[in-house]
Amino acid sequence: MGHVKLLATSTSPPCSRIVWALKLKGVQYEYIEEDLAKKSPFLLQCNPVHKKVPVLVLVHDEKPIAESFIILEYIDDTWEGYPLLPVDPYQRAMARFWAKFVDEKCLLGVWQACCAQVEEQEKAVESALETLKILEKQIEGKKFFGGEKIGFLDIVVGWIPFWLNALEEVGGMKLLDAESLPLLYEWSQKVISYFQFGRNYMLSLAADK
Ligand SMILES: N[C@@H](CCC(=O)N[C@@H](CS)C(=O)NCC(=O)O)C(=O)O
Repeated sequence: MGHVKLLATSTSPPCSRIVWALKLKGVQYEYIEEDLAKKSPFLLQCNPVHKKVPVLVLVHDEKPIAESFIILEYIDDTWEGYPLLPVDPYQRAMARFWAKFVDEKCLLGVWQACCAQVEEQEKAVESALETLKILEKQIEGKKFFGGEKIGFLDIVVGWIPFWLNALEEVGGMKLLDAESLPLLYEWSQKVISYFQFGRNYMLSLAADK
C-alpha cells in the first residue's frame, strides 16, 4: 500500500509531472487511471472545483490535493531525499515564475498552434516558437533548468521531450529541432537519457525481486 493515491490519465502532461516527482522522491503510490470522458465520482468528490486530473489523495485521511504545481510543492515539502525546488528563496520564486510561464504561454501556445486552422497555423507556430525561445534562455550555461540536476522546472517542462513530438505530428508542424531551439533540443536529449536511466533502474529492481 502506498502513502498516496494518484488520480491521473496517462496522456496528460500535468499528470506526468506528478508521476516523475513521486519517482524522484521514491514515494510509493497507488495509480488510478481516470476516464475523462466519464469522470469517476471519486474524482468529482476529490476535485469538485476544477474536476480535473491530477489529484493526489493522502491515504490515511483521504485528503485530496489538486493542481500539478501545488501537488509538486506538497510532495517537495513532505518527502525528503531528492529536492525539487531550489533552497534559495529568490531561486524558488524564479522557478515558480517560469513554471507559470511554461503553462500559460508555452504549453498553451503549442496547443493553439497544433489546433490552428491551416491559414492561421504559420502565425501560431511562430508565436509558439517565440515563447519557447524565451524559455530556452533559462537553461543557458546550465545542464538542466534546475542546474546540475533535474529540478522543479525540469519536471514542469518535461512535456517537451515527452509529448512535443506527438503534438508536432498531430498538428503537422515542427518546433523543436537543433537549429531553432538548440539548447532546448540538447536538454531534451539529456532528459530522455535521464529518464531512460531511471526506467532501466526501476526495471532492474523489479527483476531482482
Ligand atoms: N492546471 C491544471 C491543469 C490540469 C488539466 O488540464 N487536466 C486535464 C488533463 S491534461 C483534465 O483533467 N481535463 C479534464 C477536463 O478539462 O474536463 C494542472 O496543472 O494540474
